[in-house]
Amino acid sequence: MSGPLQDTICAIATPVGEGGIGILRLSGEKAIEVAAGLVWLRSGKPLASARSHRLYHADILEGAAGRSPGGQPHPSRPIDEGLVVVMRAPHSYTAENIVELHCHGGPFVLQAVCEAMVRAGARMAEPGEFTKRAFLNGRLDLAQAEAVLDTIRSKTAGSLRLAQEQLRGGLSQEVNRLRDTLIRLLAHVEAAIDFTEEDIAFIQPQELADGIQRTMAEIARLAETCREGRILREGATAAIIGHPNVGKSSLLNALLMADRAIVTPIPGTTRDVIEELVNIRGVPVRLLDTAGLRQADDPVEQEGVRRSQAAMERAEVLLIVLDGSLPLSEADRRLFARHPDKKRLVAINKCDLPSRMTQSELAELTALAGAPEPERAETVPIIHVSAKTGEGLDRLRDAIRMRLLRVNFEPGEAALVSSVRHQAALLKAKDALGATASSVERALSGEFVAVDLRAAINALGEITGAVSTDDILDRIFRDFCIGK
Ligand SMILES: Nc1nc2c(ncn2[C@@H]2O[C@H](COP(=O)(O)OP(=O)(O)OP(=O)(O)O)[C@@H](O)[C@H]2O)c(=O)[nH]1
Ligand SMILES: [Mg+2]
Repeated sequence: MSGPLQDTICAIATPVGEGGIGILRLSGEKAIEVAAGLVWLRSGKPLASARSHRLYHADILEGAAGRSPGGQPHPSRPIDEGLVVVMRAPHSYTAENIVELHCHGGPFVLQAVCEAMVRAGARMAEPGEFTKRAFLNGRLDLAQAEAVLDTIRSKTAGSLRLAQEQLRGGLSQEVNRLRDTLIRLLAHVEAAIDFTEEDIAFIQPQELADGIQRTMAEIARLAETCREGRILREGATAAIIGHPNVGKSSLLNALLMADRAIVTPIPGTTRDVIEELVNIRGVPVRLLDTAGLRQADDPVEQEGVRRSQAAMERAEVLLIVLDGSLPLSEADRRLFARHPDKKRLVAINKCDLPSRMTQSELAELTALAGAPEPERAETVPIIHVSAKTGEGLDRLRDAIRMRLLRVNFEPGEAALVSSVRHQAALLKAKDALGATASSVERALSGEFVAVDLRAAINALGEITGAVSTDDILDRIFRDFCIGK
């Protein structure tokens, strides 16, 4: 995707649509010269004389502005008036010369200015090209560049804090520290290869083995934070499931605090899966309201039930809803047999009505829910709620968060991995270290040890971009918006 770094690139940096202000940016060595072709300072002074990081009132013109031989300005037709700021290299986002124009925020006017920029010699930027330049010019490392996108996309305070921690270099520091340790070990191993004749022991095998084991454990710990990191960054999907009329749609509406899904006393109301993003105690959760599960005769309802099943497959969390104003049914019991591998919660709804569940049924439910799930010794929380009065909803929110994150988990307290790319690189480094450890243990020659050690170092380098390929860069930056 990338064009040559010498080009001056331009883009509209604000979203499409009408707004008070719309911003365009130009970046490149010649950005100020290009901008001078369409920006006419009201002070009459040339743009090249503008001080860095100062706003100037200016007219933005269709074409080349100039002065008559008598010194009188003869600007071409104005497109708009606005403010212009010059940010000289290297003190700018891209570390190149940047000119930003703040115009009126209409799609047509911004497009017209953008076209004038191209006429003046700029090229339209590709998605993420400004940030890519910041990376290529050494202003940001790759993990920090990715954090720019995470910041733009963050949906909760937690995901924003995580992105900001990464943007400030929290994760990069941790990765660089581990990488430096391995580079030091490699230096010892390589020295031992080079000076093997002299019979000097540069590092004792035990010391080398210990160093590798320690780093491997730290890499594994960091890779494990990916589960929580991803939940904060990308959110989790929770399907609300249960029989018709138990109050699934009512619960969705209550958690959303909006009248989103149709609620009626008629069983079989919901057909399509309804998906909404809601912030639950700082975690972005995609809630899926589904059609009530039952043997339906109506083909439309049958399709709804099929979609409910697909939603269950897709979700990481199942919120099983029961109607507490009815006795526990056989069908209710069978609900617990579904997807025991998923994280489950039970909401006994309609607790504003007299309970028809007997103590023994409740005890049975507790036993059913408490049956240890395979590979997980957690119990399934049971919460009494009323979608109608709002009772118990706070406890339900707490329980959903607890199903997703560790207790007392606070984002931003330690370096966290939130992207699959980073996790994959960490696991690759860990595997390479495993191979290194086994070579050391088998007392293989230094060359063998060095090859795997270098692979581990390179894998860690992929996270920060110390080691990168065009392919990796293209994959990362194509997700960005144009103008960032
Ligand atoms: N008293 C009381 N009634 C409720 C409560 N929650 C839902 N209801 C009522 O139960 C009926 C069914 O509610 P829905 O939310 O449509 O139930 P559903 O599970 O989505 O039903 P289907 O879409 O048909 O599967 C409606 O008449 C609601 O007003 C509650 O907490 N208390
Ligand atoms: Mg419904």
